[in-house]
Amino acid sequence: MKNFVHPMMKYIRPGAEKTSNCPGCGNGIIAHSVLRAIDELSIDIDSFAFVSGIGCAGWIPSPYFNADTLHTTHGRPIAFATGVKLAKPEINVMVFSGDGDLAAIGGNHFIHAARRNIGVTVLCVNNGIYGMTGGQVAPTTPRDAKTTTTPYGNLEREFDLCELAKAAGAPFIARWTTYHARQLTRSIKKAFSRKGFSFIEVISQCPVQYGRRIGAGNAVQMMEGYRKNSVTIQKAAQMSEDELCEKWIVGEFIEKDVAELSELMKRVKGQSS
Ligand SMILES: Cc1ncc(C[n+]2csc(CCOP(=O)(O)OP(=O)(O)O)c2C)c(N)n1
Ligand code: SF4
Ligand SMILES: [Mg+2]
Repeated sequence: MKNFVHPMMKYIRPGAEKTSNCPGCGNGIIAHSVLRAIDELSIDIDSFAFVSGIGCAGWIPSPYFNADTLHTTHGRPIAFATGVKLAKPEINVMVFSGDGDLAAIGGNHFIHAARRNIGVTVLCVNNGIYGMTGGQVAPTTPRDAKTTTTPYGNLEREFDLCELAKAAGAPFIARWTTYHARQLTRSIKKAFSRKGFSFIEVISQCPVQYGRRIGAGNAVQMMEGYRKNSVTIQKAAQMSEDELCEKWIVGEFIEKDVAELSELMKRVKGQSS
């Protein structure tokens, strides 16, 4: 075992082998699922630009993945990624965003990228909290949850990010938890094989902020909760609203073909020259 090298290490930038994540964080499972998707599809990792915002989720690709990585500003990774895709439509562009990054400060970029159908894969690490900055409430924090900024309990309802993406017109939408690593890899592979905007939400454990402050337990207990409380779309269709309360509906919600923005732009350019 001494000489064992993890099969995904070939995609890690030399000198960046040590993670900055806390022990038990779901980010490692997510990193592995993305690299595994690239590996199984035999895509050259050099054909990717990974764009991330600020927050723990932003550290998944940067500086670790041995490809072009753009670590941008809080809430703005989709804006940067849109620019990258329009300038270089031939490359694969993937965004890593936290739930605060994507749905609070970056909420407008998210809905408009879905509406425009820019060919970017957006993966949101939904840990239900602002992890990196000390456990403040996020737009995805459950109602009544006590965080550092809601000491008497969260009075607001949480966003359903997949429903938001659906309302904004995203043509590919999936949700999994870190317990569903294989299913997650399959959806990421599907997203990479498509032309338009893809949205993948991953419910992920932050044992240090969410687990500790909200009382969800350690990483293993949180993943056990994902296993027990996840229901597939098919099963959910047979359940009442009451039965679905506090359950995660997982699976691929939408898969449809819509003209992608950079291709439409190419066509317009062809007509004008
Ligand atoms: C413009 C701006 N506002 C606020 C911050 C502080 N800040 C950095 S990360 C973050 C929230 C992180 O939460 P999330 O996006 O959910 O990522 P996580 O750490 O949970 O992965 C905040 C508020 C900042 N860096 N820039
Ligand atoms: S604070 Fe939470 S989300 Fe951030 S690295 Fe630690 S466990 Fe992961
Ligand atoms: Mg978060």
